[in-house]
Amino acid sequence: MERKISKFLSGLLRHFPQSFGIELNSYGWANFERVVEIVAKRYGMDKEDAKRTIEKIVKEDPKGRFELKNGKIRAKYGHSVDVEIKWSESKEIPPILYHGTSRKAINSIVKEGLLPMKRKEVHLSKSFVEALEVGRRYDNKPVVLKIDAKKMIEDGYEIRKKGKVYTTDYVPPKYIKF
Ligand code: HQG
Repeated sequence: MERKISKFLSGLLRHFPQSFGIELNSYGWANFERVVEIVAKRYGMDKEDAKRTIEKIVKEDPKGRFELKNGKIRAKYGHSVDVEIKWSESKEIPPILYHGTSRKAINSIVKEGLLPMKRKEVHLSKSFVEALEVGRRYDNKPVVLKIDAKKMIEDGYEIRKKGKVYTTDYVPPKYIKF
């Protein structure tokens, strides 16, 4: 049940708030009470139970996907709807980051670099293994690309930390090791 609700929250707060009458402000925040009501109704729970479950999900999420503060909740990354979450939790960005993708995407990544595609940002991982997991969502033999994050930052690109994930607007091919 928690896993289901967690997936639903990702969808609601990243991709389809409007379908449930939720409004995200420009920083991605939604009213927590409203989200509790929606979850309670959808999963046949009473509100207290829904609230406790969501709080637990936010607290224990292995990738730090959500943030809950001042009666508001948001997804930290992964959006397709238009939000401005360009903050970073920490200035310490590892010199090398990784991106797991499918074999069929490689040709066009070589030419175009990494693009956000349907989301607002490009998502990077801090370890090879995490990137492999990300890539497995699209390919059972994913490709893991090494990104020269240090050089990107030296050249003026912004890389942000959001939960366990790192994001940026675009990675040109010259920073990618194929
Ligand atoms: C690919 C999940 C062709 C890109 C994950 C990826 C992550 C290109 C796909 C987070 C391309 C987009 C995000 C280009 C990029 N040509 N393909 N030029 N540039 N692509 O799902 O990074 O569990 O939007 O390689 O774990 O896979 O939901 O991005 O394969 O952290 O919290 O286009 O979502 O986190 O796919 O995943 P996605 P992603 P959660």
